[in-house]
Amino acid sequence: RMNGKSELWDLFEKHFPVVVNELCTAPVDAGTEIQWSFDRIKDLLEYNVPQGKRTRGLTVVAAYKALAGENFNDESLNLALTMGWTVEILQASFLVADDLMDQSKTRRGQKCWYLKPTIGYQAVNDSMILESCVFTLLRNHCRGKAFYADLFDLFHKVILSTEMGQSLDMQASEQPTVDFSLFTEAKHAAIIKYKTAYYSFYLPVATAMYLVGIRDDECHTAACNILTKIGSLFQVQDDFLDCYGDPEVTGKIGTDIEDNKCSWLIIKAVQLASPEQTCALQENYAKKNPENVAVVKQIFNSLGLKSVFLKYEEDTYKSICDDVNNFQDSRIPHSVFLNLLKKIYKRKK
Ligand code: DMA
Ligand code: MG
Ligand code: MG
Ligand code: MG
Repeated sequence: RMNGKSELWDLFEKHFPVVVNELCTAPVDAGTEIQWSFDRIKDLLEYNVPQGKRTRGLTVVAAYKALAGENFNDESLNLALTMGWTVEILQASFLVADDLMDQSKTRRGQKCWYLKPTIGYQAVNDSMILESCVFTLLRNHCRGKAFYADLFDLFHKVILSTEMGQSLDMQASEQPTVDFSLFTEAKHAAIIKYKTAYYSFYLPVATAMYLVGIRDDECHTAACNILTKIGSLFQVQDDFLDCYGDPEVTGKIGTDIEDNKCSWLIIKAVQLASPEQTCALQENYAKKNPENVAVVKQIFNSLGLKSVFLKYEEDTYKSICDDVNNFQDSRIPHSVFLNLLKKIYKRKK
């Protein structure tokens, strides 16, 4: 392979079965009955964890490498690969629950887990199992190390933030009637920062920071500010792609209009709409019927939301570049932020 990214991808790829094996090998005295449960966790992991873009997992490895510099050796690589998959398993735990809550149909080009004939509401328990796997890996690989307590606290805090973001997201969408006055920019900013930005961008880099012994609040706060800004841009893109993405490319079919979501698009639409258009949005938003959805999309198009988004994306990109330039702590090279930003800028999936 020519470039470093593919090499990293290959190493990461090869490490997945190692992690699965570790999580699914029953203790010798376990007995035959519980073996079924271990086998099932293997299916759960293999269906839900490795099919994504792996941005979060690969970020752990790349950031650890960048931060450790010359101190990076085979042992650190192994730990970085394991922690990378730990973050990917956490992501799977959130997605399994998210698809059930959002009543989505597909994820990463395959049927959502809860829709598989033998799964259904077991998906709730499966999401919890995936989260438990995160802490099993943390314990197996970090117990006794100086950074164990830091990582444990980090994961726990970020999980709660994500869950709180998901509940804000659901609170806005589970209203019995359409009420656009609830969909404010401030509410949207909180939803996307909590449900997505912390776990998707701060968590992988913060994990690498703790692994190399960077644990002071100043540095974490400064990095977190930039990373959650990148993460918030990422979720605005996700909101945009929910309507304007190609399901063949994103691997998922959008449900935000049907689900009454407080999405970036509806907030912009309400800001720009005429009174007549607002009425039509009110009548057609949050309905499962494809004809209603089509009316909403039609209004989005006539308001030119595509170009409003493209301008937002470019402006935010530039603003984050400025933030990175002003980032002073020499322990974190700017490339850690810029590589992430480059990866998501103008993304189609
Ligand atoms: C995703 O929000 C947030 C989490 C914590 C999974 P979303 O429902 O917009 O994500 P997706 O579009 O991937 O279903
Ligand atoms: Mg969803
Ligand atoms: Mg959701
Ligand atoms: Mg979405």
